[in-house]
Amino acid sequence: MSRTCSLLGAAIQTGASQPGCIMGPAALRTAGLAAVLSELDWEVTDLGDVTIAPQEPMPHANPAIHDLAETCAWIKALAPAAQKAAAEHDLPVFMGGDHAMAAGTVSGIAAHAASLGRPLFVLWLDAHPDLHTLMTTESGNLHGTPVAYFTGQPDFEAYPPLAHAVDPRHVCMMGIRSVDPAERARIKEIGVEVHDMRALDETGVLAPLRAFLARVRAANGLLHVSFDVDFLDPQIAPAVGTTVPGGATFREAHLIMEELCDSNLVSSLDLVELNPFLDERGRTARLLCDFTASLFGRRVLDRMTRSY
Ligand code: EXY
Ligand code: MN
Ligand code: MN
Ligand code: MN
Repeated sequence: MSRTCSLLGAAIQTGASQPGCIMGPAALRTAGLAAVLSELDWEVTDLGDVTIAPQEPMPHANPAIHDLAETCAWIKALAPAAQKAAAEHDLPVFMGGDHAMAAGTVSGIAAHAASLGRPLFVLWLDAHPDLHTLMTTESGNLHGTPVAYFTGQPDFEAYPPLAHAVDPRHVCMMGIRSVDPAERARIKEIGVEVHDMRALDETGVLAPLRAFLARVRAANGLLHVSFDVDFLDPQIAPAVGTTVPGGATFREAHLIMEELCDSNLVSSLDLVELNPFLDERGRTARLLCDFTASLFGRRVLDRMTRSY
């Protein structure tokens, strides 16, 4: 019997500094994401896009913050939609949209995990830890805040109340190479597992990934993967507003996707920060489809799968 997957779009772009992510879900659909997954024998349902109504401005003590009301509305709309998608499909894919989307999707998935009595683990593939609170963000770009929010850090009174926080020790970050001072302090304080690019250069991606997957398996956890386009090196993935040099290569990212597939542990996926306005003839959108296909089972040759 085929496994089921759903596609849910969230054309949020107010968390970023520049427009363009609004076109992300459309670009992923245009690149043929649904067909790619169907060909891999998944039963694919496109649930369409979550939308929000126009918002009145919401002031905040931190004057740098912009579009707070929109972000709150997205979180409020996305959390129950993500929870429902996870309850009804084996592997929902959330198509962003900027990374503020994950404040909604991960909090919704956390509620789903709690309803099953299972812990939620998060693999965060990103150049950035996105660990700002509403009081520490200096750019005011709220795509820099989702991990702080869904791990239950303080100063999020303005965001929708968080019913189920993710244990920060259940979050594993890979690809990190741009960290602000407040985020650096928080990483130390809360015990999130971080593999920056220096560490990945030293160890490769497989050893830390396998160790994390073994933890997920031992805890009978759900695993949410949040894939920010800027995890990748900008030379292979130019369609993102927050490029940082020295990102993951095609081979590193591809190996991560294949290993995630073999683990059979992934239960939900974010594809975020794709800004098609910055793309070159759709190459980044196509690349994301290819990586997603590898996570969903496309392989070069059959081989024994690994058990952890
Ligand atoms: N730390 C920077 C800021 O807070 O503005 C950059 C945040 C970028 C967040 C993105 C997409 O991962
Ligand atoms: Mn991010
Ligand atoms: Mn990023
Ligand atoms: Mn635990």
